[in-house]
Amino acid sequence: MPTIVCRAARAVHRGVAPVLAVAAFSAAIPTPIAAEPHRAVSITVSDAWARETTPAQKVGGGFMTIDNAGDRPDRLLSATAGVADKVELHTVSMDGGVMRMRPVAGGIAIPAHGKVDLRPGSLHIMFIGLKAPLRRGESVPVTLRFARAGTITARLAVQPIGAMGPDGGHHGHH
Ligand SMILES: [Cu+2]
Repeated sequence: MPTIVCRAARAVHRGVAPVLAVAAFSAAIPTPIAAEPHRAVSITVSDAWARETTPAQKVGGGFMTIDNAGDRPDRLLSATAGVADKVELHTVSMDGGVMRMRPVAGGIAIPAHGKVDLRPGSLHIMFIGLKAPLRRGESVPVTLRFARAGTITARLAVQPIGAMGPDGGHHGHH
């Protein structure tokens, strides 16, 4: 696939004009290019967690860090999870002193060579219509769909109610 070759080449030959890089790389060592198409997928998810919910609670929040090691921006378009009827990508804004959540139009942009933190009070994943409470110690699989990287499944570690970070602490893990 020409696009994959091009992206793999750029990752190896940063700063070299793309067309020249592809030509040189293909002529010299064609096999490694075909063997490593996954190098073009540069999204990694870390510190994925969710908050424990009470039995009465039908919504829950999911948080994580999404890194993009690639040379092109990517975009988290949507998410699904077996634990909830629906999963939305939300942002938070203050409206007259009231914290409000709303779906992010067009998904969440992940800049090239950058990262985005989904955390309480900011961007997050919203579980709507929980089928069962999220219990601490559990691991909740969530399927994330990216514009370039495709589908990635993250496992969110459930932390106690009131947790502010993936380790259950109140100041994150740094
Ligand atoms: Cu929300």
